[in-house]
Amino acid sequence: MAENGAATHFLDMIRGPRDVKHLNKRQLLHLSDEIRKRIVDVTAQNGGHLGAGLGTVELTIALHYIFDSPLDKIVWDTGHQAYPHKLLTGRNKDFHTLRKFRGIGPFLKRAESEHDHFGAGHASTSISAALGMAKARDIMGKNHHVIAVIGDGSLTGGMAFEALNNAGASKTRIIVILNDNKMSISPNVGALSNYLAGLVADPRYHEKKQKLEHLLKVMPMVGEMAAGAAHTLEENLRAMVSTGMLFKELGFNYYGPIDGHNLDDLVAALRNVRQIDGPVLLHIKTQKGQGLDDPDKVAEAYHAAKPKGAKPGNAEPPKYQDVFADTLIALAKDDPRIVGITAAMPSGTGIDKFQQAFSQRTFDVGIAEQHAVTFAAGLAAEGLKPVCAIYSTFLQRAFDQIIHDVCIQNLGVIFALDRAGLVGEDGPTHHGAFDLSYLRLIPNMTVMVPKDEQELADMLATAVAHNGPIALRYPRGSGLGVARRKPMALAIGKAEVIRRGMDLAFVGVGPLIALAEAAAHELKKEGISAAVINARFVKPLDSATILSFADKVKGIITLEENTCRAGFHSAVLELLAEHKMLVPCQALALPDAFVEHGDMRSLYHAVGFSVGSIVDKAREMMK
Ligand SMILES: Cc1ncc(C[n+]2csc(CCOP(=O)(O)OP(=O)(O)O)c2C)c(N)n1
Repeated sequence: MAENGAATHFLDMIRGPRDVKHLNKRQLLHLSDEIRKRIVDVTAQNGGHLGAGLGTVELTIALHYIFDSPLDKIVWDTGHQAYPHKLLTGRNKDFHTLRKFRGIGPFLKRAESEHDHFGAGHASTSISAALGMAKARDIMGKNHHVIAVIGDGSLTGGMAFEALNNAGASKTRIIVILNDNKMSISPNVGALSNYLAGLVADPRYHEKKQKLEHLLKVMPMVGEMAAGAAHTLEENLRAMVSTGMLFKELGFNYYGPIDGHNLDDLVAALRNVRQIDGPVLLHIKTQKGQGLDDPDKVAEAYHAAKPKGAKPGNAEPPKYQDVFADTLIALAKDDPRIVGITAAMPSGTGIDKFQQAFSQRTFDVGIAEQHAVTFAAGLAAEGLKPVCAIYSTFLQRAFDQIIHDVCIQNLGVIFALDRAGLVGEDGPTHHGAFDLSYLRLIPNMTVMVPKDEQELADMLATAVAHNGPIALRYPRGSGLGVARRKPMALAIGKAEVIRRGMDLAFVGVGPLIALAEAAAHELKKEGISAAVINARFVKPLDSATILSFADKVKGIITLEENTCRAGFHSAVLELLAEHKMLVPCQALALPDAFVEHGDMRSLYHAVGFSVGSIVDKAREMMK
């Protein structure tokens, strides 16, 4: 029996996708219940993406029933809906370790299973990857199927359209399954979302659907269908194409929408689209959180569940995202130029709060970070103060837009990068490990890192007062619980000297400064006098302050929750080299490697972020 849960009879018998094929319809329905139960049980303990996976249970069963993974390739977009896939591909036994350090990963990972054909975590990549795999198949003279499964939210990302455009014209044999639940994390937005809703409302669709449902009822689910019945089914499915003109115009055969919780419909439709030689889009309708008492009400709340034992929010210091939102609202009351932008993450970024206060000044552009940035540039070009609130990891997508559309034109766009640094259980695709590196190399850009929640508020005020591109990056979770006051704009490029010292200097940014202060305190007991400098600005650096300490001390230790390459440490090294200063300078930073998923404690331990390891580093340096 699987650990951590009640008996899951059929699920326990599944060692891999082949075993799914031996079950009859009644058993498959039992299996779907068991998968749901397992996901609910494990995410109640470990947290995780509950809603999306509950919506893809039947689809996953049908896919593994009809196709032959690992020969056939199934590419799940984003990977947050793939828990049922994990359970059916040999990971049920270890599923209780989901999201835990060294346990089953949060998304998809090629190294985790031969059935994870393409790694994921960020949205909108599946069709591109699947098209590449299908082309590789054709070039290598192979014959298997390649299937991309993409949600309606992820379809709002530009890259998905780039892939549809390319795939439709290429005539490559590829199956795209559009999993349409009307939700992104929040309700889906945009014209495409309206279009998809319109397809379901179309009366022609309902007429065809009824005929199709009748046909499916009289057809056996297991075993090959009679050729005549298959033909009639295909005719009916084809007739539905008239309702999916957009996809048809893009060169796809469009089928659907069909009920994505009806195994019979799914199996029949997949069998059918498997026969098509060319790009096919199968549109299925599902419900996020299917199987929960009231999935509609909880859809957004259940996108992701928190791990058991997570402390209730109000006992903690305020979250950085809330301080960001509250400060932005306060600033926007006095400054009508301020507008807020989110790329499908209103609740995660705090932009939902801003929207409640200023609905006309808030834009949710969909999962479209590149567009968000250039859209912000347009707003700024006309004199507004756009605040682009995008997680550090997702802003990676918009690197060229930041350079080409914002910074070359020196436009006053404010980048608020939440989830900067390690994020814990969401792992390497979601750690905000690179932003200091990718932002500081861009001319005209100012880059700030608050050491605590008050400084975040001050930096937001600084950003609003600044003319030009400016970014502030802050971590996931709660602040340090420092005393709060009204935000004040800071002097650009000016560091804060927190503690003076003659032997060595800690120069850093972000909440690691608190660790440096504690380390300096410890070192004092051993007679080592350490200065602590909160640089605040990664760009422009406070060269004068840093050089003045470099001149006196025997060593410098830089601190940043960013990769050790090309970030704050590199900035300090460049400064020292430019001034021919030969003082030793070491980094406390993230390694030049992708940090795995896990609880923050384990991750901090693994990367050496602790007072003890800072003290050790300092002692070593003083030897
Ligand atoms: C580039 C990028 N931006 C934002 C996210 C955060 N995110 C994770 S899932 C999700 C919603 C996806 O919606 P959809 O594709 O419809 O899948 P559903 O959750 O509805 O099944 C978002 C915005 C992401 N993973 N990648």
